[in-house]
Amino acid sequence: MALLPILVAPDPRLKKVSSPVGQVNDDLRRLIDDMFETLYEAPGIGLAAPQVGVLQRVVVVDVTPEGSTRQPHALINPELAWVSGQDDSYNEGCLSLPEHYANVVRPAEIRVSYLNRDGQQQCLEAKGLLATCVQHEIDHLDGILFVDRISALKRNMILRKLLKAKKQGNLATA
Ligand code: GNR
Ligand code: NI
Repeated sequence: MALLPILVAPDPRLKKVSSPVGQVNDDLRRLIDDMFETLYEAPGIGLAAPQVGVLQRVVVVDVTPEGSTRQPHALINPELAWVSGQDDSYNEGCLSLPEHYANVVRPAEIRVSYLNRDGQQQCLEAKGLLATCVQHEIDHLDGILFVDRISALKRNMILRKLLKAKKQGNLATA
């Protein structure tokens, strides 16, 4: 197991579209284990492979509060199979946009199909924070950050501050 460095915006790797996973093998399972370790240590509720510099369609999610029984989900090649007509708004954060938050509107309920860590096709129905988090993670696989879903004014304010912090060496970069 290993902790992986998390990329902070602006970073060109966070803007790339990730490639589908071809084969679910031990190397991929090792990446997933390292991503969970990194997620719990951060701590966060979700992590996408491009955030650790791996441009493959893999995400890990666990929205259970610290202290309660863990409910880890590893989603390989996740695809939204259905989204509700009703929307929800959450004050979102992102480990690649540290210390910045904004309200983001997304479908309230989703169905997502994916491969699990055994390579089996699965379907997950989600609402609430889990639905929001899974959509936020799939966005990362398409090179989209939550700031791309808010006003240009707020987006540029956040990205300017992160760039400045990076230049001053205030943020850990990978
Ligand atoms: O830890 C995280 N919290 C969070 C809160 C609201 C909506 C989405 C998230 S995901 C984020 C971790 C992260 O950056 N995942 O990509
Ligand atoms: Ni994120």
